[in-house]
Amino acid sequence: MKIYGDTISPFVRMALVAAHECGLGNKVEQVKEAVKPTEPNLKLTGLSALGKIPVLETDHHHPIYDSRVIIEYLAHVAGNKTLIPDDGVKRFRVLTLQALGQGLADVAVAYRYEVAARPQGLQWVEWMTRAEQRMNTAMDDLDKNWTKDLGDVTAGSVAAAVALSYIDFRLPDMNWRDIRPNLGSFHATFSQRESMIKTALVPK
Ligand SMILES: N[C@@H](CCC(=O)N[C@@H](CS)C(=O)NCC(=O)O)C(=O)O
Repeated sequence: MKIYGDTISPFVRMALVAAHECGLGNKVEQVKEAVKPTEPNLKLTGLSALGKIPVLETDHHHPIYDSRVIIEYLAHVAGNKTLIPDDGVKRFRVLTLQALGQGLADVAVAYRYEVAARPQGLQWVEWMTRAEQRMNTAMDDLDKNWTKDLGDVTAGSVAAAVALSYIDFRLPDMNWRDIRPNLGSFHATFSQRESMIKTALVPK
């Protein structure tokens, strides 16, 4: 199977980290596709009407997206029951943590587009202030209320770790560790996993 997209996208990286965690790292070929917020990538729009990355193409050429569905598909193929547990209480706790990590990544990516891609003079300062606040409250919540859950390797902890790495890479001035010791220690430990090392971002 193939995953389209570049690991600079936190959503692509989440899918690839999950593939490694499921033991499918060497069954997934990464096809590097770049996307721009203002232009369609025709190869991607042939696979997904939304034209976003990641898209997974199965061995039978069926496209699957978005990253959450890809992760569920990979866990299903691998017979992995820990990334997204079946048990009701654990399952919805993990899925909520995943939504929190993915939501943090969503805001960080939109913020990056606002800073780096939107033409000078068109930035919306109030929106940026709210986005910074939203990233900070999400990270406060992760630091205070999710430490135990972050101790397990799940779709939730993968989403949180990758979102934080994306913030380190694109928004280093956020200095999020300074006041969040639990989260800092989670991220330091999780980043040592082979799945994270194999998908690590390299400055260009
Ligand atoms: N909810 C989607 C989000 C995917 C997404 O936003 N991808 C971005 C890259 S980080 C993208 O493809 N942007 C291109 C565009 O907006 O046209 C997922 O989890 O896969």
